Amino acid sequence: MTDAIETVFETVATTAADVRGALAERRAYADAENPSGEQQLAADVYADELLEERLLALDGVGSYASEERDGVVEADDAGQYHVACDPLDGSSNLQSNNGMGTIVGVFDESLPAPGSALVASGFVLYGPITTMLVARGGTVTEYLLDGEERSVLTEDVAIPDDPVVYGFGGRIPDWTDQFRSYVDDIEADRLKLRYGGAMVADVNQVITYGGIFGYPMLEERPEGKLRLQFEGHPIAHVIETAGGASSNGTQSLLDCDPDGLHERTPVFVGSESLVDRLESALS
Ligand code: P6P
Repeated sequence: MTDAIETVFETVATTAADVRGALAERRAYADAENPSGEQQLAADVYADELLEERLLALDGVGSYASEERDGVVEADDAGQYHVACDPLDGSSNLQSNNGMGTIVGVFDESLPAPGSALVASGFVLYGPITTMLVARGGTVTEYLLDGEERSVLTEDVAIPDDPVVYGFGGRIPDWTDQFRSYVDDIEADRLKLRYGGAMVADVNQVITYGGIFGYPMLEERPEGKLRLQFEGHPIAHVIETAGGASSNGTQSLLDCDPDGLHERTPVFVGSESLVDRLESALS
C-alpha cells in the first residue's frame, strides 16, 4: 500500500518530468518577484503552480508553501502533512544551461514549522540525467527519473567521510574574517572548489564525493541568503540522514525554528568533520 509520503514523492517525480519538459520554453523572466525580492522566471511560476495543484490534490497533504508565494495555501480537506517547496532552485542557471533542482520538505506540523517536524525530505536534480534523492525513515534513496518512470539507483546513500569538494556562496570580500580564515584553513587540505550557483547541484557533489557546501553569513547580511524552511531544513535533513552534518554556524539547521516562512539563514551542509571545524572556527 502506498503511504501518503510515498505518494508525495511519486507526485514530485512525475511533476519533475513535466517541469524538465517545459524549461526550454520558459527561460524568460516573468514580470514578477518572489517574496524574497528575487526576479521570477516563467519556469519558476510554472513549477510552483504544478506542484501546488498536484500536491494539494493528495489526501495526505493539508497545505503547501513555496519560495515563490507569500503565504501557505491550505488544502480543501485537512491532510496530515504540510509540504514546503523550492520549486525550481537555482533557476537563474536556466539562462546558462547549468544544473537546477526542486527541493521538497514534508512536515507533520503546520508551516512555518520547526526542523524537528520534518518527516521526509528530498530534492530533484535536473542534470545530464534527472535524479531524485529522498530521505525518510533514517535512510536516503537515490532514484533515476526517466519520463514517468522512477527506478532505484542507490539505496542507503552515505556521504563519504573523507572530504574532496567545497563550495561557498556570496562574494569573498563580503565574507566575515572568521569565515574567511576557515576557508583558508580547509583550502590547505587540498579540497577542490565546486560552486555552480544552484544549491541542489552543489549539494549533490558534496553528497557524492564528500566535502562541504555553504552560503555563509555576510558582513552586511548576517542572515545570509538561503531560506531556512525551503532550502536549509530539507537539505540539512537529507545530508544528516546520509550521515553528514548541517549548521547555521552554531547548531544543526534541524534545531532551528523559523519565525517567518521566508526567514533566511546561513547554511552549511556536508561531511561532519568539516562542519565541526566550521563551528569551532566561528565560535
Ligand atoms: P548566488 C539560487 O538562487 C540559490 O537560492 C541557491 O540555489 C544557490 O546556492 C544560491 O542561491 C546562489 O546564490 O549569490 O551565488 O547567485
